[in-house]
Amino acid sequence: MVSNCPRAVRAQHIFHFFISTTSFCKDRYAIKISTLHYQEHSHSETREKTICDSVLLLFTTTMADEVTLAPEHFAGSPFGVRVRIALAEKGVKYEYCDENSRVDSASLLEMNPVYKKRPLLIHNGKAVCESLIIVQYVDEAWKGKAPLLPSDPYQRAQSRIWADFIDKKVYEITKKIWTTKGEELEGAKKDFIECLKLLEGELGDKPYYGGENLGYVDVAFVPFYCWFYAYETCGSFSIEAECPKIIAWAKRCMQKESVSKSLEDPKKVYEYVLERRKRLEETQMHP
Ligand SMILES: N[C@@H](CCC(=O)N[C@@H](CS)C(=O)NCC(=O)O)C(=O)O
Repeated sequence: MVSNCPRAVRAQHIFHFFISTTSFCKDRYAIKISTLHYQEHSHSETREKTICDSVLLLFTTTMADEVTLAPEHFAGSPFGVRVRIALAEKGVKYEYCDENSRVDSASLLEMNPVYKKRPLLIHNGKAVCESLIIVQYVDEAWKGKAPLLPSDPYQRAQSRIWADFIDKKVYEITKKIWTTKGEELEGAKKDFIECLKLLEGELGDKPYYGGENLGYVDVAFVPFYCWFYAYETCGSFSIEAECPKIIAWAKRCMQKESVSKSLEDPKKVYEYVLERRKRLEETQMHP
């Protein structure tokens, strides 16, 4: 018990109020909490002052948690959608970085000198790039709520392998569905269905890739769902007829606000695809 010193009692009240109202702080501030417990055994005035200071520090650090997302130009891009879902799952509040004012394009690219790509997550002034790495970062930085990666090392590795498969193989194939024609398009459709069948196998009877809850692989994969309409329209085929379990899983994910609010309207994705295709054809005709 903390002694009766009013300052310490008040600090304790603030601290407990803070813990109960801030969903993610429990794990994040575990060290500070244990420091407080250690200090609770002391009755000296100095120690009580330290408790108050710890509470104030706790407040200051959390209040200073500044999260900014520099998204791609197109809101339906699967990469940015992944980050939005992860942040929503964790309940992290963030701002969009306005290129014209706070962070211009040049400094954005300076923050990602390797790939020079968005999305970028800027957390307390530090930039993290690559959507899958950002999702892992978000999972680690806000550990307390909605864990995305499993805790078991083997299961974690498996999740990363599937996310990598989606990123490298599935993404490349889907691009071919709306950028090619004839034989190449037919080949891409076949390859895509094969990938989806593999992903159906991995899902098995689980509601989500993460098991009972949305996990890392779900976050990596579900942003492609709002592109399905464009793939089907460009390729004249039905994904549901070939892979009904994938569609059932995607609809289940869409029942979550973190997902439904992050995904773009499929019709807008299709318009974007048509626009991009037109520009591609123009550059092919007039290189
Ligand atoms: N592997 C990256 C891909 C991101 C990507 O391709 N971003 C594109 C937009 S969709 C980009 O930033 N292009 C350059 C630019 O917009 O300036 C990731 O997962 O984040």
